[in-house]
Amino acid sequence: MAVSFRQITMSDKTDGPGHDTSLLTKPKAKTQRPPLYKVLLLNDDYTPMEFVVHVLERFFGLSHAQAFEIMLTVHKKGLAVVGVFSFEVAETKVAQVMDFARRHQHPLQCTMEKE
Ligand code: TYC
Repeated sequence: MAVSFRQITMSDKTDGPGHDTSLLTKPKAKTQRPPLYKVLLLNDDYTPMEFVVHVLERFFGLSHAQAFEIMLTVHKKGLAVVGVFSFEVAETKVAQVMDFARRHQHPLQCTMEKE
């Protein structure tokens, strides 16, 4: 009787008869998450508190209570992170806040940094 063999290869993953594990093994992670950016609001002595609260509600979708809390943190500590976003979204938020503040002649500063 003729019996033929072939070499065992990587595609023959098995842990016993009828237990082909080749489709169950975890694939090596090849994807990378895109970097995230913190958007920061800076304190100053002139921008009215209510204006800052309004900015946080309008551009960051915060409730009045959340906005007031973050505004107070900035006022007391000098700055606070108001959100974490992709580069493009962070850039847009910073531009919107800076433009809105400039149009209302307030010196409010908003910046972003890589997380
Ligand atoms: N310090 C400001 C004031 O006393 C209020 C303020 C809060 C300004 C937060 C900027 O990002 C800011 N009117």
